[in-house]
Amino acid sequence: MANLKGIAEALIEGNADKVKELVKTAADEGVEAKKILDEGLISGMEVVGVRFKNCEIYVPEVLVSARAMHAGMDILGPLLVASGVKARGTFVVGTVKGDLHDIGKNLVAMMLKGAGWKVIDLGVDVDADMFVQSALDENADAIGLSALLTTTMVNMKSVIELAKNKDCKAKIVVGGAPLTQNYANEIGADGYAPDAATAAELVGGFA
Ligand code: B1M
Repeated sequence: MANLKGIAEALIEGNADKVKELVKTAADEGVEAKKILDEGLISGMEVVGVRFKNCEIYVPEVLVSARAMHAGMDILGPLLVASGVKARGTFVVGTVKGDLHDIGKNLVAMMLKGAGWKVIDLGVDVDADMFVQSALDENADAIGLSALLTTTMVNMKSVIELAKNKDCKAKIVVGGAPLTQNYANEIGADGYAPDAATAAELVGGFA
């Protein structure tokens, strides 16, 4: 019998094989793909996000849960497309020009995927033009900029300026270890998040 709570629990434990098996069973039994996503995978990932935010778990556990989420999505993704379920919104994310740190950015991307967003991950060392063009092409609701270096965080401002110049409507959220709310205000960002779970909450408000 479909066990959506079990899917959430297996995802929290980071048990990718079990997530895959339970998602497949639920799908084979005819449970709606969106219900499996919302009450299984996303419900589990929300718990992971809260625990991570409260420092009850750390990066390795989150990455293991992310892998389990991907395992579930491998099965669910095609079913969601077939059933015409729309993403909650589109989020373009990357690490700014000159910066190669991507672990935090990957966590943000994973949390947003877990929250049902279409995520366009541009990777690392992304220039302003690439961020803005991608957001325009994808009609994105939000852009996420990550920076880990004091020397690269300054490149966020040029993305924000270019987005304004090109009349790009996507909201811009910034984050990364050297960032602060004050700095985000100073460069005209729409939001600042100190961690990936907060980023997902913040971006969720822009759908
Ligand atoms: Co780098 N590095 N690194 N490094 N590195 C730091 C950042 C540093 C603080 C280390 C130190 O000196 N103590 C320092 C920066 C100093 C500064 O600018 N003030 C530093 C330096 C100097 C450098 C190099 C210049 C070293 C050199 O070559 N001389 C070089 C630069 C390369 C470049 O980017 N051009 C460099 C290289 C590297 C590696 C390649 C070896 C590797 C990166 C591997 C990778 O990412 N794939 C690396 C690593 C691993 C680190 C440390 C050790 C760990 C960073 C990390 O992944 N943390 C780091 C020291 C440290 O932080 N303890 C350091 C875990 C991750 C989960 O946290 O990314 O902060 P973080 O993400 C957090 C939040 O910041 C937030 O959410 C996450 C938590 O939920 N967040 C967002 C991040 N992005 C967000 C976006 C949002 C919202 C929230 O919205 C869009």
